[in-house]
Amino acid sequence: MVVKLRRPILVGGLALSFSLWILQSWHDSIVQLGEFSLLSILAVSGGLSLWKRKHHQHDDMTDVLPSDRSWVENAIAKAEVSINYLNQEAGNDIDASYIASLKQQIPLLYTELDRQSINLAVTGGKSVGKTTLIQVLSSSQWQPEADKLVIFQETNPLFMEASERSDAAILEDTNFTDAVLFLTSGDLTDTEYQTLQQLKALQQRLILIFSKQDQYLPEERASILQSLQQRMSCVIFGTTTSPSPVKVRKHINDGSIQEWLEQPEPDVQQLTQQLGEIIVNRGQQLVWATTMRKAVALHNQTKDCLNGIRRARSLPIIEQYQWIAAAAAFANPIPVLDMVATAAISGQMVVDLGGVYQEKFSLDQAKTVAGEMGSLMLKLGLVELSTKAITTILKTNAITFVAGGLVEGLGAAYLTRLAGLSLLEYFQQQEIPVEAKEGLNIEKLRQVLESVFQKNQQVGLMQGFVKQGVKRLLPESTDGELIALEKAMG
Ligand SMILES: Nc1nc2c(ncn2[C@@H]2O[C@H](COP(=O)(O)OP(=O)(O)OP(=O)(O)O)[C@@H](O)[C@H]2O)c(=O)[nH]1
Ligand SMILES: [Mg+2]
Repeated sequence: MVVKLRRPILVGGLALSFSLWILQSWHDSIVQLGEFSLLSILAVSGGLSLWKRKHHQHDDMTDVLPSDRSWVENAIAKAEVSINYLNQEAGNDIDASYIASLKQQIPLLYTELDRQSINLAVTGGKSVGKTTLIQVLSSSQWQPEADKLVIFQETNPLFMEASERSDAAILEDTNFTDAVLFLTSGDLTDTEYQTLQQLKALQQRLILIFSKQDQYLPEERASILQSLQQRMSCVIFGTTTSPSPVKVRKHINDGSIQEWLEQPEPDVQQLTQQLGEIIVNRGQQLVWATTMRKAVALHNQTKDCLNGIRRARSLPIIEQYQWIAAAAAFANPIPVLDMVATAAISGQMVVDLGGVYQEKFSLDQAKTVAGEMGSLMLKLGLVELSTKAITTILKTNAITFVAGGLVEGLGAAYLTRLAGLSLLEYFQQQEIPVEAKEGLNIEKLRQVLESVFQKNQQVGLMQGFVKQGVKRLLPESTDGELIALEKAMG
């Protein structure tokens, strides 16, 4: 009888209900409080991007705003939990001051929820009018009638060939601002378009500004605006901040003509009015959304660090079991296809790796996991492929079956390693702490197995592995062959 294992949740189903919730809640500000804890977990675990992807129809600058403070608080709490895990597990593997610096950010995030200013990044290519826009807005003393003070931050110009900073680095600066004003002085170039897509992918709220409108005739202006609207679904405003002087001609009664240059006024009215409305109506949510992103970033940073520590602890475990499996299969060769189901993947390795990742298995449960991985490997053809690869390497290096069971031994070691690395990858994708057990997500495990297999199937890696295995399994008797192998493999 197969024991069904209760294991972590599959994100897909939850993400779907999350998206549905967003669909409903967009038009409906009253949301059941109970849902928030679940939703915030998801948002932290990357649900945010799924949510965004499903929502092209609401794709304006306010479509990714959290509508409840507790939602953001949950994200901060979640980051704090992961920091606590890191603190408990790190031991001497990590500098205490590093953990302290992570911890210090938690109270700052709570304070940030009530931040009184709105920070807007102003970005775009060289000379599109960033500085002038900020000057015009500042000198007009424009401030929306809200309790939030608006602060503009100009970035370095984007798309410069000989720039000290890369565009990616410049865009990173905008990541923790409340919205990005992106200026373009004409129709979008491909690079501008790509950059806007990147900003959107980062969940950044975008306002696209068509600047220097005075450089175009009214009909040109209209067609550029139309094109921008067709290509981008974000909020778009036209501005003229430093208009070129216009020649004015006047016919005097005596028949003469007078001509002079007149300096038109800047035109930022549409921008200030609508931006003002957004800030008055959504300013608080903009601040929460930024805080949310910071909390998610802190959580991810912590999780990466924790995963690094756990990985370093897992690799020797995998190593140990892979050579145990190798020795067993070498001493007692069994048909390759049976190998997986029996000796190759040790249930005990699953228990030990689970221990490192705070996933507690009984040995019986672990054996089920091992069995499932084994049958996945068979189904995916990994057993056959790796055995063939090992045989080829041995043949081409003149160690033709010097000892019976060598292929079996190396095969068992390789598959054990593959299983171990895949489990490790699978655990790393789980939440911290591990959520309610819902059974092993076989589909996810399959994907992980395939990608780990791809990575480890490279000729260089395989050869290195075989060389190491031969040394282990045939320590003395085949010195001659080993030298040949060394030579052949460089
Ligand atoms: N015709 C016209 N010229 C403008 C307008 N806005 C700015 N300019 C001119 O464009 C030039 C560049 O303006 P800036 O505001 O310095 O542009 P910027 O994007 O800050 O430039 P960098 O920071 O160097 O990338 C200046 O000569 C401005 O006078 C506008 O609305 N119309
Ligand atoms: Mg400038």
